[in-house]
Amino acid sequence: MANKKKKQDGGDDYTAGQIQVLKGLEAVRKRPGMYVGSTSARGLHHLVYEVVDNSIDEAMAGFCSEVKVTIHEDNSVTVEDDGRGIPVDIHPTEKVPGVELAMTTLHAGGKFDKNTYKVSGGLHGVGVSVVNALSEYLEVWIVRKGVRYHQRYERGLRAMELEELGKAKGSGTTITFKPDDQIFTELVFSFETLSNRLRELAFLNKGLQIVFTDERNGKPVREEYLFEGGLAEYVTYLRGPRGALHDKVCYFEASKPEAEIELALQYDQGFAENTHTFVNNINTHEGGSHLTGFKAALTRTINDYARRNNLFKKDESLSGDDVREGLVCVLSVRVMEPQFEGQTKTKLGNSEVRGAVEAAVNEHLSTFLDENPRAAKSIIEKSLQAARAREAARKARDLARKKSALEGGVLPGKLADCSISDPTLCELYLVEGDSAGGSAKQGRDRSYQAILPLKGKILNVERARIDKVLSNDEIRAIITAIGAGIKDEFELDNARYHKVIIMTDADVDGAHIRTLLLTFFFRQMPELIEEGMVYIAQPPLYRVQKGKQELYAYTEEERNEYSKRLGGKDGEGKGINIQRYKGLGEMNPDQLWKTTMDPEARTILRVQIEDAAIASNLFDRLMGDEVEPRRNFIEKNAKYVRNLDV
Ligand code: 0RA
Repeated sequence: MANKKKKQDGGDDYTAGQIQVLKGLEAVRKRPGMYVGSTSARGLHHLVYEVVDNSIDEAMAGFCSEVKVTIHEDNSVTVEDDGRGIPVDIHPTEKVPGVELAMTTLHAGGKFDKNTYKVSGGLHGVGVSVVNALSEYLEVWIVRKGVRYHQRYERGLRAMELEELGKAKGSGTTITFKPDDQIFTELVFSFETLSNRLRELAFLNKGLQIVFTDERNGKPVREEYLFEGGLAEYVTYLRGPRGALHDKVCYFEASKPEAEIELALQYDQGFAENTHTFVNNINTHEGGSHLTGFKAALTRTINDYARRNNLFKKDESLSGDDVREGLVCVLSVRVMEPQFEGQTKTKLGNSEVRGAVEAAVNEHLSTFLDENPRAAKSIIEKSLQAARAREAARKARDLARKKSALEGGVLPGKLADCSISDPTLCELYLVEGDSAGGSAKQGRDRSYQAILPLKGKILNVERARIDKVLSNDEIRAIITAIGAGIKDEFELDNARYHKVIIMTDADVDGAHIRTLLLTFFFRQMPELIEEGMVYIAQPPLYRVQKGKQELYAYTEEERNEYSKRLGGKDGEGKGINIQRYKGLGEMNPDQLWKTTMDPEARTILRVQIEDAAIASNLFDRLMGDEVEPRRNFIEKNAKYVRNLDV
């Protein structure tokens, strides 16, 4: 095969075009990161997105209704669509079939410009030739005008001429590729990652059927995504188990010269905002002009409606924050030449889109409110409550600030503070219960470890409004102990500790309290998590003791191993004592220090939020009534850091 290829590429037909091909693909293989972002998992998955994007383009142009994505046993991937099929006719100047041009020329997409909304920024839209260049092999089958065609490439170079395979019905394109192990450091596709993206694409392209099959692991797993309701269904999905404030989802599509706009929104009974925006199917995590236009229109339309319908008392009005409490919203726009800006190139820069979105939302949202007066009333009532709560909270904060200025910043009475004042060395333990708090106070190193015992369950900040959050004693104690404020007024420089360690019992209640605390930090002090300053303590589950020897076990296996080591069998006997700790309170101060607080011996988990958007979503789902997602979150987001300080 290699010989044949050489002859083919080095023979008489080694035209100027072919030299271009070699140069282009060489550039891709030399600097793959420039084209797919990275050579790790991210870049690997990007290959699939790139191929799928082409099929989606075909769907957006109205010629394709189904895309099938399959991961095979050997981690090759097939993407099949029922579109028109990539053109196969010979290009007039390049003298090769259209498909070959597409597979071997960078940005060949432009050559067949279908005048749809092609992505030009970000990492998408680099073209299928990049996938070809970075694949050990790529095969393409095309059905067009009653004939089936096939061609194979290896590492970007054609391994054969396009061949005709005979007659066939219908039309479409099938591409199978295997990522090149000479290029990628990670070769195993993640089912989760791909299924999430494909589901998202199905929501964003209503009526398009996406079938995802994973043939690995013996038994194939098959999922189908098809949402006739588009973004309206997406909003229902995002709302999850949280109750809706009104039944009907506000949904519209609008076509303007500057952009095609699709929007769905609904309010839930919570207080968090949950808005997601997309441009040409790409998640614009950093927002941009479309989001700005939406927010302006939402605030204005709701205020106008309330005023027109006499729902305000005199001089009442709603701020942007007020009208976004409990909002679940997805905004998707399609723009001809998107300008992506921002750190991660996920912020839309096109200023003309702002006005287009603003006008469309003004128009359609006011129609929705007019046609659904009961929903409108609920939304305005909820927003007014938010406004009143915000005002009450502001007054409470002002008062607290004045008070602390007068009293010189009083720390909570329950706090056993540390003696040194350098925050980078100081740790704050948030301890479940007074008795464990007592042990921790006695067992700690008081020079740099502070203890704040918390009584029972703290408030669920996700379900409570800001004024209530601030009037909760436990929460107020945490805020004043840390000393950096909350939300917009949070000042990391004022934090009195650079480690905040959550120490709860190893049972369901403990897990719940831990989740509530994490939610609180995520919503009120996200910087603290982002800076890696929030930790979870890991108290042992067992104490295995014989005579003067004692060992602490964190798992059942460890317990068994230790009891063997001390001369016992799997359990007690031969003078071996096993104590199972049901709670922190059962440990004496010395034991608590040795196992959970001594930096030389302890294990603490650093809480990480890899992607604030995903985490926020997780937190929303977490706050439902199911225990499982909560547990998964804690496992996923608390990365294992053993003996961090050693
Ligand atoms: C350019 C022109 C035409 C189809 C396509 C590209 C096309 C590309 C891909 C990639 C994956 N699936 C695809 N399906 C279609 C159509 C030209 C015509 O028939 O008029």
